[in-house]
Amino acid sequence: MDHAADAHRTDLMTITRYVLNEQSKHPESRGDFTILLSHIVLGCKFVCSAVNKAGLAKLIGLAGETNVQGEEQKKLDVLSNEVFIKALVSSGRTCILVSEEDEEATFVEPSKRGKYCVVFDPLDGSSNIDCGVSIGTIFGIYALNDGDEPKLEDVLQPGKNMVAAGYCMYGSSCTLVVSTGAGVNGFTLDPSLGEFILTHPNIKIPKKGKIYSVNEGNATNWDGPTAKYVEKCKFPTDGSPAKSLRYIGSMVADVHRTLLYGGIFLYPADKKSPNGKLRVLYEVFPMSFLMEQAGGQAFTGKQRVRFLDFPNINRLGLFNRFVLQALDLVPKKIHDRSPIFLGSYDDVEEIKALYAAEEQK
Ligand code: AHM
Ligand code: MG
Repeated sequence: MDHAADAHRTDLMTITRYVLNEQSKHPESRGDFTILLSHIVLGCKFVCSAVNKAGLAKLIGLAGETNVQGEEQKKLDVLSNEVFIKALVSSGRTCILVSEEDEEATFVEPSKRGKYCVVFDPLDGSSNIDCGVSIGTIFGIYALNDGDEPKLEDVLQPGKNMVAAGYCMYGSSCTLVVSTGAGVNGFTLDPSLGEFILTHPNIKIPKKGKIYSVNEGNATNWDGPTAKYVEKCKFPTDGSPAKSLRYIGSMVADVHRTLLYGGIFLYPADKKSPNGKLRVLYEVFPMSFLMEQAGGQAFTGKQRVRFLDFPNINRLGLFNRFVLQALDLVPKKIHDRSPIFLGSYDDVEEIKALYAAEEQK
């Protein structure tokens, strides 16, 4: 959809209109999710505005500094966290909030509670703030059954139980990419309207890509399959062209490019960080959810052992190994980390095969 060429159209698909359309497909729906999403959208607009003004408003730099008026300055990621916590609590539709910025989960007070649990990184890639590189907000949403008393286990669930996930990228444009489990759609903020407009309907990731994205500075500490995979990207032995390397170091921007152009993004385990760097609940899960919904896949680099249950036979030794798809992972703690390989279906298949071959040795 060419939004620029549609300046005179009067039937733009705004995100609110899109969500209301979706809601009308579920007659039992009471609009709670629509209200929750509109509060997330508000948080994204607020943070977008703060990011755009960061240099002028002196929001960059360390928290704890004071400005000329003697007021305490807030780091952008601290400010973004406050914005989202307030927006989510005031929606009246949330019960548990998990933020990268807060050590403990926030349990919303009973009078303001709803049935949704939101896990989020309010401003990911914050090391890039001071040099103007794209950064973003990442979120995932779980739903409780009506009337359930919220408990921490409600957010320690596999990613496949999420009801929605998305990210907002604050870059050359402000782009919100969302999935409610029925495909992936991208919306771009029209600053003149203050509305997100559907610009990327039904995003599908190419089946195979030409780009790999990884912090190669960690190569000396990689395990065998990761090292072999990256070697294959650079020096393919099957006659295919070498892949290009693109790495921004800002997950939202790297994943956004991967989603649109195809290829693979990896943050693997290494000797120093056996669980990688990225956080399961609010980085790995939402991005894996979007990738799967767009036709790609996401893999943890790990295998899962499943014992085969044959009565009267000694179970020991009777098992199969399965690769652990990222969305099957069950986090034990809210800030758990996991290695992650995500992107085009065929590219992720290749790295899965290398890990499976390693297991056979
Ligand atoms: P952050 O949550 O502290 O901002 O760190 C997460 C970021 C991701 O955006 C990015 O993919 C990764 O860290 C980059 O890490 P590295 O600098 O080790 O390559
Ligand atoms: Mg982060």
